[in-house]
Amino acid sequence: MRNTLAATAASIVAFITSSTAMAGKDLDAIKARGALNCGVGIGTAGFMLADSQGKWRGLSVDVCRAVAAAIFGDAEKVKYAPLTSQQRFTAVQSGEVDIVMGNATWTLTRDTALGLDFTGVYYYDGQSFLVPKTLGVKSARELGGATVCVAPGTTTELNLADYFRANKMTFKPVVIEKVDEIRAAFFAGRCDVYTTDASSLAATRAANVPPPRTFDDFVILPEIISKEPLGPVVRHGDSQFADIVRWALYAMVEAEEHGITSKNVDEMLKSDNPAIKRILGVTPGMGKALGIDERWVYNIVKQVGNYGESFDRNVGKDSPLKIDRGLNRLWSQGGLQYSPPFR
Ligand SMILES: N[C@@H](CCC(=O)N[C@@H](CS)C(=O)NCC(=O)O)C(=O)O
Repeated sequence: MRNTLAATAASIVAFITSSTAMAGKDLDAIKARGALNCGVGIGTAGFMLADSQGKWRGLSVDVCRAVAAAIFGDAEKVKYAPLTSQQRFTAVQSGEVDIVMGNATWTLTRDTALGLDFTGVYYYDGQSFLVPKTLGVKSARELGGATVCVAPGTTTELNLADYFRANKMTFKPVVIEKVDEIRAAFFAGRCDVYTTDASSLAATRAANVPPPRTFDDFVILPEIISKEPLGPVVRHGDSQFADIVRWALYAMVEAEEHGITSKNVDEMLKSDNPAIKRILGVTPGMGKALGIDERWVYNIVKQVGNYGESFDRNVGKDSPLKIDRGLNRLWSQGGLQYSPPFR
């Protein structure tokens, strides 16, 4: 009995010690380095694109900026690493980057067998097809026998095979790793169709059509053939860091729900509303629970904006992409963006 108790006590101590050692390991490294290493794509307008000064912008980039604002109080403390779809998960597994914001779809096997954690959904997407109008196709069901440009190591590749098989059609894949080379191949006519997430097709159509052809020479077919919930990816093992990433994204959504914007956040610090006081750290507690500064949400909203501001500026109505909020509306407006309570 005594031995069993002693053994139980020892294993509890071992568990606590090991879980404490695990907690904060990656976070400690990030703090010591003074910057968050953020893996992004090669370049997709509205989501992740370096401008002429080399400054990365986009909805996906904004999540890394929010995490840096939460940890350092400074959204600029991010180093970006452009990665292809093939490279992105290895880069986070090996520690080359702390987080991947490469429009990665949350799937069961990626979340488990790859040793990764998805910490939310910053964009509810789905796979579609981009074709030149000259192809004369109005529906994906007419694509039998087509050559299809697709990136390797993606859910896109798998859904493509499923979709054609389910609809008893054949296709010829043209598999190319780098997104800029896929676009070049598609625009050069090496494939009839380009398939990827509809968001990325909208970006390609808005920003990458080589003149003299324009936006209007291409169409995105109406079928959405899959669910592509795009989320931040971290590696297993540091729950504290994963929690910060998860709640930094929720903070952007929660701020939108409460009408807190980058423009009014200073005013909002004086609000009497108890929920707003908790969110902005005027009533302390949320920061302490995450092990970061109580001003973390203030810093995110002031420097990055709330979710709706980031969406509108980068991919929505105030951007060249003009993507409808659709599923990415707040839950209170009929969409799926929903933050658990800040309390
Ligand atoms: N969401 C899909 C596909 C995402 C993906 O990586 N697509 C690539 C190739 S089409 C892309 O859009 N990359 C953006 C970039 O490199 O800028 C997945 O997670 O497998």
